[in-house]
This record gives sequence, C-alpha cells and structure tokens, in this order.
Amino acid sequence: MKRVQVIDSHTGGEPTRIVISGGPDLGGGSVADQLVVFRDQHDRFRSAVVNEPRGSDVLVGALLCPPADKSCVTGVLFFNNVGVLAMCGHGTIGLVVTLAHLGRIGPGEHRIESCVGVVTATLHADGSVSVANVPSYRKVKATTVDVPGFGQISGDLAWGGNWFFLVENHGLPLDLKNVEQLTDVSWRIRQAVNSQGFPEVDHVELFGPPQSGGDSRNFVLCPGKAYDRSPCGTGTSAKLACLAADGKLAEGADWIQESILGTKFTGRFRWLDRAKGEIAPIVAGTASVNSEATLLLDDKDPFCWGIR
Ligand code: PYC
Repeated sequence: MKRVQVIDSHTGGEPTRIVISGGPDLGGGSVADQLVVFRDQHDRFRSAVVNEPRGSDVLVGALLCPPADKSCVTGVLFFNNVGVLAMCGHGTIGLVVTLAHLGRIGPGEHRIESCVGVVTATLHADGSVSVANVPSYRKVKATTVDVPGFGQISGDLAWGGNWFFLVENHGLPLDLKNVEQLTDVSWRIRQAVNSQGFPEVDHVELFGPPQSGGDSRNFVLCPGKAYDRSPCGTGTSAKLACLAADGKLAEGADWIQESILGTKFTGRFRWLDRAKGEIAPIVAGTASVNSEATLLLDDKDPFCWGIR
C-alpha cells in the first residue's frame, strides 16, 4: 500500500491538488528534466492522483520536486486529467498558499522552478498572491480557422506558459448556464486550430463583456476538456501579451480578468522586448486550502491508477 500525502486548495474556484510526499523519485536535474521522467515513466501516478475515483476531470495536480536552481523554494510540475501541463498560474497561487499553510514560507517573494522557467511569487500580507510569470508573447494575430458546424472563427495565438487560441468574436454568451455549448464549441475550435496549422495549441480562451466589475470575462477550455473555473493564470498572461501588442493596455496598468464564475485575477505587464512583443506578466489572485488527505494506492484496487 502506497501512501501519498496531498493538500487540496482552490484558486477562484479552480482546484489544485499538491502532492506533498509519496510521489515518485524523478532522478533530479532541472524541473524540465524531471517532467520528462514523470511524463514518460509515471503516467499512472498522475492518473491515480487526479482522475476518478480520487479526483475528477477538473482537478489540476502539482508535484513538488527538488529545483535545480537552488535559489528556488521548490520545484513544481503540473498535470491534469490527460497529461502534464507546462505551467499553471492558478496552481502556482494554490501552491504558495499551501506552502504558507504548511508553515514552509511566509509573506514575501519566493522563486519557484517550473518546467518552463523560474517564476517569482509574492505572498502578500493580506494572503493574496501575485505571480511574475514566464515571458509571454503573441505569436500570430487574427488567424482564421474553419470550425465544422460553426463556421469561420478568427483568433490570436499566444504563449503565456501554455499555448492559447484567444477568440473575441464568437457570439456566445459567457454564462455558466451555457457551459455545455461553450465546451463543445471551444473543443471544436481547438481541433480546427490544431489541424489547420497550430498543433501546439492546448487551451482555447473565449472572451466577452465583463459581468462582475472586471475588464473582461473569459471561458477557458483546458486540454482534458474541463473548463477552468478561475480566469486562468497562463491564459491571463497570454491575454496581456495580446493587449500589449495591440496597444490596448498600458505598461503597469491593471487588467481585471473575470472567469466564467465571475472570480477575478488582476494582471499587469512590463515590456521585456517591445519589438518582439515580449512581456513580463504579473497575475494576482487568492486561493483557499480546503483539504489535507492521504491517498491510498493499493494495487489490489481495480481503479488504483485511476479511471482513464
Ligand atoms: O491558471 O494557468 C492556469 C491554468 C492552466 C490550466 C488550468 N489553469
């Protein structure tokens, strides 16, 4: 019987399950190196932690691992119901609140090594967390794809730690009551985008008018077909890159991104390279710890490694 200690939190409604102990030994090296070992040799552990019967499609998992960069408080690799994630903004906010809950860190700046680079998270005195995310940029502006059953859709392709296809003009109400249609259309957009020139896109982000006092509302579909309950930290970073490139948001100004639930992240950016459109985004939000648990992995359990 294997015991895996986890702490669950949610960030703006989006859950994160942090593996505190009992995870596989990934052999050291950078977090990017360890991610490859995790992805190639420990996929059933990923599934055991986040998939049913212990988890659900919406759960994002995070495994603490030793950082190669010793100035970092920890390394972390993120995963979901279908595989590994390059980076996760809501998960990083959840991680910081979880480490504070464990008494491992206090208010102040903390460097964290992810598989796509070091991010700096600040735990503020009021418990909120801001994450200085990896450099973000827009790769393609206003490309049009043909979405079967929906027609032509135009969107931007941008990197914010994951790859996003960002769509403004879809004509769908961004309302929880409409989540099935939003999921269906976003999934078809992703398939069209992947097959029509951009196989790297893993997330689709639809935007609409704000409804809860922010600047914009979004609906983000994740690679495993679950929608992000939070405004998505990497998705907000990709959005900031597009706003910066279009001259629609000034350097240092706040952008309040609402999720489909109405929960909010506050984003802002600093230019890294204006000619290349590269920005340093900062995304801030809050998380709450809601469970401490020990997962029991028993090979005799027919669903020990998750339903997949
Ligand atoms: O907050 O970056 C994020 C994220 C990615 C997938 C789910 N949440």
